Amino acid sequence: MATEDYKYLTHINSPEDLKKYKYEELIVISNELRQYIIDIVSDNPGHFASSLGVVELTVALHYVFNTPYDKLVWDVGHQAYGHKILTGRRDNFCTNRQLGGVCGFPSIFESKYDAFGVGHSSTSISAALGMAVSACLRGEEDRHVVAVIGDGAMTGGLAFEGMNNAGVQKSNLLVILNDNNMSIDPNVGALNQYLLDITTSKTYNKVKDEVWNKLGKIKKFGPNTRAFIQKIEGSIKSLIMKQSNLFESMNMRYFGPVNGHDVNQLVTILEDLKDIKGPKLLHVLTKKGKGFEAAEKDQTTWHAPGKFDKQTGERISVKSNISQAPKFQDVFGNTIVELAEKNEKIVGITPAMPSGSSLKIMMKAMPERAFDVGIAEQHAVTFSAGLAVDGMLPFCNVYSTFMQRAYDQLIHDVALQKMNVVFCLDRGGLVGDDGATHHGVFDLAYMRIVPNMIVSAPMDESELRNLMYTAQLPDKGPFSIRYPRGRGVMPNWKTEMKEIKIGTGRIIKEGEDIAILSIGAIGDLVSELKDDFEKENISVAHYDMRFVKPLDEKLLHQIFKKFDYIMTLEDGVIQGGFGSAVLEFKNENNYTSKVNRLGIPDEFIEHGTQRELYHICGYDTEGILKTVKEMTKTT
Ligand SMILES: Cc1ncc(C[n+]2csc(CCOP(=O)(O)OP(=O)(O)O)c2C)c(N)n1
Repeated sequence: MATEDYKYLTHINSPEDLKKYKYEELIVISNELRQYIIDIVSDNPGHFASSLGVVELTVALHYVFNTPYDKLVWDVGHQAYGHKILTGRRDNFCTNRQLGGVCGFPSIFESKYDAFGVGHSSTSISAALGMAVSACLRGEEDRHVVAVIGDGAMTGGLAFEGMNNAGVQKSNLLVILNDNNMSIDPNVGALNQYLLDITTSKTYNKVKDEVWNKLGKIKKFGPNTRAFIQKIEGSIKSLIMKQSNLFESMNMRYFGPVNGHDVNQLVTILEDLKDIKGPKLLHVLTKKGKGFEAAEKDQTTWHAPGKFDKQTGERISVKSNISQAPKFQDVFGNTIVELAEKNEKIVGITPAMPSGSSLKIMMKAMPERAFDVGIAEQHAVTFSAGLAVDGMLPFCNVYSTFMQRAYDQLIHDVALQKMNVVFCLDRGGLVGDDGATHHGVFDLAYMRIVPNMIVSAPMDESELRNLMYTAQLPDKGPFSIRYPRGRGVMPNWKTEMKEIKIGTGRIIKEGEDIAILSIGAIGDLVSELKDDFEKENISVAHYDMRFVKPLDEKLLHQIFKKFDYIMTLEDGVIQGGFGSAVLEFKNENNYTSKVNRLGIPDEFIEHGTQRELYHICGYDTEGILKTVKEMTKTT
């Protein structure tokens, strides 16, 4: 649709503008909002199906509540595109996820309407409760706080910690459970089954309908509202006697389930709920991908589909210039199956990322030995420890950024007890357009300070296979293998696997003037620079160190004895990371060579393409060449 065709949307620059329209017009406004998301995201890719599913809810929330005075907290935030468009970011939305553009997730630095920064899941209830309690303490009794959380995010333990606390607070917290029966992949676990049961139970729905019919009349009762609510509560309570309700038993008044695509009904209900004090939960049923056929049919693919043709629903694959090499994740997925066929102790675990991590390959090949445990990183790690203590060999695959959630489990349950757990840390390094919340840049640093932990990072797919093979050999203890998002460099990746001696690096290229010590796949940038180094007449040696811990001290002694100039390169934070480990080695052994560390400075890096962000951090090919030239110039 051309911009001028958005009869309403072009005039909505804030929720105030939205509120000027009639209740009946909200349907057209919702349709326009949905179309706008389709128009923009088809051309400038990002998350998709989740935002389409909450279009009506978004319109209703901003219509009813007085944002930003009332606080609206989105969980994960990947579904907040409609919210961004309605809150003054419509025209900029075409820059979504681009360098310097709109952030793909709510950010308190971007807008006063983004009440809380997100990206990681299951934080909304705790954060919203904090705001609600704060409002109470300041005497702002008229302030409403709303958390919108998906059924996937609700599987995270933190959400339950928040509810557990909310149930004993008197603050006006409204939790909206956006139930589309999907996470990125189909939602899993007993809670999912419970939500399905509650939605489909006939007895339940009969009583619920009666309750809602009464609730719908509240407005007409004017001053008697309170008495009426008590009556309704009576009905709900009797309902609970019949079918014990999880949320009610946590002291949260439960309402619903209601149709999340009927914007008018949503407005009525939300208006009514505003009058009900205390913590409450509204269960809203939506369809992920609503209004775009291809997305409704294949919700996992359309969670974040890349570019697509908005007329035909065909996805447009961006041609990669790096050959036909597979993604690291697919090499992981295929290799774990290969290993598990021979080693019957191996099991695979993913917290809600079977597609993203490619563990789904194992889930298909050997369903009884591969587990999607829901968005539950802490559980994933301790569950792995439990499996390991009883003799299994878990490969626990967690995105580097999400592993931050499970740090204590990693230390207390795995490392301290020397468990044979293999951590495959996916999306290590700068991930690009998902931005600051998703960059996997801390793991090398946070892993290397944990006793007993082997910390490794393969430079290519064959090395990933070798490390996975090595990690499953007997009694290796806690073993972490980190690799980046996306494609590797080896079209023929299916190499024969061999053991790598723990704590050994390898030489990639001999040289005389300077040594570059890299860790992980970022080392490939050094290989790309081969001709440039030659042109500059600088003889550069390149070592792929493979292990951050234990370091290859034998190799390091050789390097420090030979080179006056040493550069370390890592796709991770400089402080405390691989380069720091090399510096510590230098100091402890009284070497005098000059060491420059390239990596991520002590700040959060925003969104952009991976290459743009490498550039900003000074370790793209240009930055590496510049540092090499500067260091060797002084000779
Ligand atoms: C701690 C954490 N683990 C994993 C993810 C990856 N992730 C992003 S969205 C998502 C699914 C969320 O499902 P749901 O809350 O139901 O929202 P929907 O997309 O269905 O609207 C997952 C697993 C994350 N953001 N945070």
